[in-house]
Amino acid sequence: PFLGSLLSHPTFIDGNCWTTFIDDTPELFALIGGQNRAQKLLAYLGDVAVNGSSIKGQIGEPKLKGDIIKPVLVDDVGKPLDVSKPASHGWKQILDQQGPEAFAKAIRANKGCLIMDTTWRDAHQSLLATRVRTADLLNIARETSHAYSNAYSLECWGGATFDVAMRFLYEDPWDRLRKLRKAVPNIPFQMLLRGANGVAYSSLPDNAIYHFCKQAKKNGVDIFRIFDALNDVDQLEVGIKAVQAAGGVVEGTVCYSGDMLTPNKKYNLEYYLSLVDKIVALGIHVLGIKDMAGVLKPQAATLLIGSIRKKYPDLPIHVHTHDSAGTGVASMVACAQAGADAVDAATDSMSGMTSQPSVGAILASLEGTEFDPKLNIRHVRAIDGYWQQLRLLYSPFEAGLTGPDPEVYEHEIPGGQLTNLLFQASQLGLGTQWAETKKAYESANDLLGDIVKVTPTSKVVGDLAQFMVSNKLSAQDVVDRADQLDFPGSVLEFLEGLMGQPYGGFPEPLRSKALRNRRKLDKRPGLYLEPLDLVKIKNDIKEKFGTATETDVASYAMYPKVFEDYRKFVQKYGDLSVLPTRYFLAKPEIGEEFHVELEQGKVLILKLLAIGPLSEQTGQREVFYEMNGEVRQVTVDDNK
Ligand code: 3PY
Ligand code: ZN
Repeated sequence: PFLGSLLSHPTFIDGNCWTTFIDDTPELFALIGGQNRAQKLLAYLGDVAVNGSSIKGQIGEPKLKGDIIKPVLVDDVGKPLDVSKPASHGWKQILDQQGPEAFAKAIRANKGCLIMDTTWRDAHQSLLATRVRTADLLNIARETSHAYSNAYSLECWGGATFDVAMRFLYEDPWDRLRKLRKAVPNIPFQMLLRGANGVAYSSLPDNAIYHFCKQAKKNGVDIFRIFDALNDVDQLEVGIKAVQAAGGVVEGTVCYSGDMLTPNKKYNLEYYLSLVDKIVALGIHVLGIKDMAGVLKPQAATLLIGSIRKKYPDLPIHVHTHDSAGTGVASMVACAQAGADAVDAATDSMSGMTSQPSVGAILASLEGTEFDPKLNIRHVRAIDGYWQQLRLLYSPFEAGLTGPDPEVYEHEIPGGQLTNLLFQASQLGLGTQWAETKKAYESANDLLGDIVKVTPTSKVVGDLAQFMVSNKLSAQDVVDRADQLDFPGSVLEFLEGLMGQPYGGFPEPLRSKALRNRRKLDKRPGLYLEPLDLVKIKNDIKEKFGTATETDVASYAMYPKVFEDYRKFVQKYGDLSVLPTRYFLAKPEIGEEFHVELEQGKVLILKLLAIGPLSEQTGQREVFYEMNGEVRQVTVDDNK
């Protein structure tokens, strides 16, 4: 069967060269050794049956117990739409046929304000600890290609999804990208790139960033939102040039911080306009405004977007926000009215609070106006019917947010981090210390010089805040004892200059006192880093794990250890991305039947029959499964 699928594969028939064939179609090569996949899968299922899920951050079992009911999209006369194939038309066709410049022109010329849907990336990063799996995205992908066919883009990749996929979901992020791309050929795909940090937490050698962007473009990313966590233009430039070289749409991005409506603020209108000038000069297609904490109030939005629009009438502007304070819809409406070409929203049941504002609310607010995003509201609602169920399936990763947090205007914690910190505080039983953590975050930010806070600098401020809370240190204590304190690693990396240069400089004397003998970089860190030997990396991976693709090299370059651990996990348990989420996270009921499609046409029908008693001698249990009618048994260490 392997040779059969190989010979009938379209790429093979097209006569493409063999070596790139292996790189481009790793899914076929994954079939090698397929015989023992079923046994590996049983090893995982047996482990979950005995020990429960070991997915980090999971508390309890999914609330959703039944099957997911797929929505039916109907046309204007109530006839079901044919979604057996993806939609074939959207902004992606303009981009593919005419290129990024023409795409940008067409976006600017478009009358309404378009929507980027963030459900597949930032929304679940901000609400569900980035835990949504590929299978659940794929399951709704074709319907989404129809419902969102006029969307500016779908944000589906990058940010934290890259490492979380490997680290906690045991999935290959590139595999996700390729599969989604096939299912959605008509809507541009967007990713979040942390400038010279790629999708990692500090700077990488430039060649790693170029290599990464080339692979991302080749495997399906169209639009790259490129930001730097300190708005350091030298750091941004690396990402921008890498995306230019890869042929992607460059969305050069300004991170919005503070409150520009308050007089004497560090980040004021002049600051932003001069930053925009510098970013535009680097050669971008679209300007991104990234309000990662959700502190862009409607009046500030009007002023900021209006001023940029006046200065740059032809530049497409795309705005991102979080709804932490509850003003997201109002702010996005203000942006549309002030001249933004696209704004970000998430499907209703994955929206609000630390996520993006609700797409339904934005559509309702702009309906019938000249800014109407022109999405089919009924179809968009139907898609949300799916996400309502998904939210229950992923209930073990809810952070327990109960409402908006207007205090965000003070602490300025980015959406994803706010959920994370709250989750950590409640897990440690520090619920009562939550207010204290938020206050400490504010003080930590002041100590560091009121920096722009987004990954990775938000982690620096968060780490310092937690350090202050757990060591009971006031801001004055930190200043006074900076030459003796054992600061968190991220704080030292920031002070050293490994995340770039902050606007207004580093805080002194704190920097010198804390760094002691460590160096102080005054230029971008990439200038000091040796290029990675990508050929050697590929050979090493091949030697260790048998196969290595260019995208494996890119994963390794970003996260060497995470990548290796992921590959070791796959060697042990196989590719678990095919396992339905309910059984990935929790054991089935005894006698409950479920299906796993290992590969197209190869379906396993599984039933948990019994979990045997604990053997006192070995500390193990036998788990009995029925698999395609035969009883199979696995021996599992009981770790409880
Ligand atoms: C990320 O870098 O992952 C972010 O979402 C920043 O907002
Ligand atoms: Zn965001």
